[in-house]
Amino acid sequence: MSGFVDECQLNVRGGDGGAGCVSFRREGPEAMGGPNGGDGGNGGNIWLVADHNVSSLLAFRDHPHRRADNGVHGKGKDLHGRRGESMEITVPMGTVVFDMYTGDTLAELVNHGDRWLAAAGGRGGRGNAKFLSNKRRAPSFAEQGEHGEERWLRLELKLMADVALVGFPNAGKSTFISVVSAAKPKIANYPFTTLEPNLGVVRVDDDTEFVVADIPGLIEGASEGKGLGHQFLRHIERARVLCLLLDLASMDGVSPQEQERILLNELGAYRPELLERPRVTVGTKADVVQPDELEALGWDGLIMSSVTRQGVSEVVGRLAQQVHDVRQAIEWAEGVVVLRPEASGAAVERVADGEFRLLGRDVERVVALNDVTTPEALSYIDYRLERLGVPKMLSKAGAREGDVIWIGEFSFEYSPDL
Ligand SMILES: Nc1nc2c(ncn2[C@@H]2O[C@H](COP(=O)(O)OP(=O)(O)OP(=O)(O)O)[C@@H](O)[C@H]2O)c(=O)[nH]1
Ligand SMILES: [Mg+2]
Repeated sequence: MSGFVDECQLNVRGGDGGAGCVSFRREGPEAMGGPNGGDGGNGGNIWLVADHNVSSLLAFRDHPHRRADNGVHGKGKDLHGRRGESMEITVPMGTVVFDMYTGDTLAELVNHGDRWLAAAGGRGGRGNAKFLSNKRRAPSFAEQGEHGEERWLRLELKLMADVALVGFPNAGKSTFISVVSAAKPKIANYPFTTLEPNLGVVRVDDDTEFVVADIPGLIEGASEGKGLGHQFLRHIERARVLCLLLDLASMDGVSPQEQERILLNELGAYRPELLERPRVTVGTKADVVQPDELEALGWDGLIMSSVTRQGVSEVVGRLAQQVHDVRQAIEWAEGVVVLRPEASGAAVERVADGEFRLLGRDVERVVALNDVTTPEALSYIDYRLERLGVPKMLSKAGAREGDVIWIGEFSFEYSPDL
């Protein structure tokens, strides 16, 4: 059962908006009546939604593309097209979303139900009925639908455990989680039995439960990437409390004090803050060490045995206390953080001598008409650009009479009295 994928790429694309329609009322067999072309429907949005039933990013590994439905085109007789259905993609709690190209953090979906708009559907185009005005009695153009937003995302899952079990390979981490929770990880008497983190819920009483993560064993050099160290340290980073398990009966004869020193060294080398995390340190396999051996080891800390259960409830109690304290102290779950600025409005960019490009959703939308060749469509474009303040921006940017101005595929000649 290998299903733990903690990083993946995802390509999302909102649905395209439907096109607006050009149509006229037929009042008699001959006469052309007023415009009655309906609007296109908006394209569907794509949302990422955190869901506690989802535990990995596995679903995206083989199928990284998600598309929402397109909006339906408008029709005559003022019939508006239906909007495209929105899509909700469920992700595990603790999913962090990055822009794949820039590496910017876009959102963090922490709690069940947190949602983030990953790709907006395109707006539907307006039908010609919407362009009726005193001057324009029979508008012969309509807007095209807008394309849905598209982007490549990188998702990373940080486990949301309360307690991370930290220890050398074979220290008894999986055995411990199997006796305190319903988790049934593989247990064996050799190092690196656990290759993927396991989560278990420890139920202390009706009001108290916490989540423990059994993390694969760390070795010296983990902070430099040894033994998949970085991946596992990343999970440890997200836990509120650390539980260090030190093998009192180490096969290699490494003393518990030495294990503790090495583990703390690796944690600190990875992130110094990890040393500030509350932690509970305990010697494991107490059933196989005699009191005199324990004395010889010089270990006077907590001890437990997952086999005889000696000391287990005390360790669980201490962990529960620490988790409780941390939960009180910090508002861990801040919810959704959205850092993405909306790309709207208008901007001017100089592309060459005598050539400028207008950027931004609003200006691009102005020229997204089904037919930009008719005089009335052109006068509509002038009017809209004026409203967006484009002539002022162009003159500020140094445009002169006769310069070429681009908007998408569309271009026109600049004249200051536009
Ligand atoms: N006698 C005794 N043996 C134990 C105890 N806890 C674990 N063991 C044994 O120690 C060995 C390793 O236990 P695991 O729980 O697989 O250790 P781990 O820390 O998860 O190891 P990795 O997954 O390799 O990092 C197994 O043979 C267990 O049966 C204990 O309390 N007493
Ligand atoms: Mg294990």
